[in-house]
Amino acid sequence: MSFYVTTPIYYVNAEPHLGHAYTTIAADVMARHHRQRGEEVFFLTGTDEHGEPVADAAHALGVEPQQLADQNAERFKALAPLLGASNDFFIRTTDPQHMAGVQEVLARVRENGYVYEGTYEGWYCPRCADFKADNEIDEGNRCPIHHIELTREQEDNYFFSLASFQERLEQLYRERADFVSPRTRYNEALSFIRSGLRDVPLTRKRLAWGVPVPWDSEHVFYVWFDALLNYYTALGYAPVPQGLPAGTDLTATFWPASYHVIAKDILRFHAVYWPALLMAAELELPEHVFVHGYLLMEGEKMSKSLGNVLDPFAVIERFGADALRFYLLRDVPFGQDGSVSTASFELRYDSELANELGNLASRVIAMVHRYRRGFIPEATPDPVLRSDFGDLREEVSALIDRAELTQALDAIWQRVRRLNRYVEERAPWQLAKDVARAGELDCVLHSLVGGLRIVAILLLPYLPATMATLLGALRATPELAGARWDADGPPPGEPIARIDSLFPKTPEGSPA
Ligand code: ME8
Repeated sequence: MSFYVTTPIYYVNAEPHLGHAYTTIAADVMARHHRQRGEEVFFLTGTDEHGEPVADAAHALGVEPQQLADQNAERFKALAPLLGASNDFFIRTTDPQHMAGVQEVLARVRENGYVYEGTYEGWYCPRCADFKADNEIDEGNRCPIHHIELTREQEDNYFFSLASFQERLEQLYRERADFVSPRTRYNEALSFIRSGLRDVPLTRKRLAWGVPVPWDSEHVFYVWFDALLNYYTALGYAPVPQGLPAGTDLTATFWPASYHVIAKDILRFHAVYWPALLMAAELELPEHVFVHGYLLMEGEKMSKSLGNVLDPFAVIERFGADALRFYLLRDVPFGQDGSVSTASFELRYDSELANELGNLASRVIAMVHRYRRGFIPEATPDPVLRSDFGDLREEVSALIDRAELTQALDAIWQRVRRLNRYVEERAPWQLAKDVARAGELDCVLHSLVGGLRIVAILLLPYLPATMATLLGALRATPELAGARWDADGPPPGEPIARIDSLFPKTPEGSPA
């Protein structure tokens, strides 16, 4: 089994912000979950460095585009490990191997008869690097995303004959109801297709900052074709991930992608242009495109060009990467828009991470030490918990297979709460007072450690640092196989370890 997940490649016209962090975290949860299943996984992220958005930003700063790209690509690259992201490669579209790959694929598209010369005239947003259709223009000829005035552009271009894929795209959507999800995004993409596709520019003549068109040195490729192809070209030159035999052909192993994770701003490119381009190049189509919503600050999409940006570097410094990962996937239903704020961060941190999960872990470990000298007692797991934990692993896997990351997290969290209730119901401190009830206490402690082990394994993709600490303390393995209700307990002989508080509270009650 192989699993290939990607994030969009982010523009280097400014620094990374929380919106970028969000997609990277989500894709990382999927990658880590599939690795836990023992699958071969490739997780790709990177930066989109060509085109007008970057050339214009560099111009405004009085630097060369390459210089701006180098500087900001470093910041995006540095963000990934700070987020706890386990990406297998970081692609930059200025990589010479990527550029050669783009030229090769697009020359093939031309040989296959899908490229012709023409003149384009239309309304253009330089921030989106996108020509707008008539129904995508806001009042006053403005971009609906960036609110800036659109420019009227007329250009001699090479065109990609998107319209010739009308029928095949409709067929794709008919045959594969899960090609794009959630359903609202599927409907949106399909209605765009049904409204009638028009051919789109494949190259730009006026712009120098891009991948040169091999058959006409006056042109560079339109940045979106260069960018989309990263998902394919990366596999041609990325290093082989650990655990796979040296010399593995990554394209043969991982193409086509299992999931492209994106936000709705770039739906049309991924749900319409991308499959058409792959058809034109005779390459296999991805299995799924998952479209999440926007993180909103004060009701507006967070975006560098709007200037209402929450800095993920600052957030991580204050709350830690695990807390950020948890908050974003817990508070904003994955697939929908949602507001984020420092106040709701702190609430989730205190009430859920510190009180519900952190305290549960501390209490269980402390009781095993107090009543059983740190050794997990031999016992049969309490059947009372069976219905709550029996199918949890399967339930979570099925949800993550559909990229329903918030629902999967909620399913796990209900069990965290169940374990807390179980502690209260069984009151081990009462059982410990009565030697005749030692067997009962063994069963309760054994079941609590077992339940905690299961939730920690399932939470590991969401909370990789803290759950690795907890699993280490419980002497449990991180593989999903161990998250079975009837799995063997930890190896006897070694006591479970005491650990520091997983989610410490500050004296004021808010994390510092
Ligand atoms: O569009 N909420 O790059 P980009 C949620 N280079 N997600 C957000 C977000 C927000 N407020 N803001 C950004 C590009 N994102 C192109 C992509 S792919 C072949 C080329 C995330 O830097 C989200 O994933 O504008 C969105 O789709 C992406 O960043 C846009 O990043």
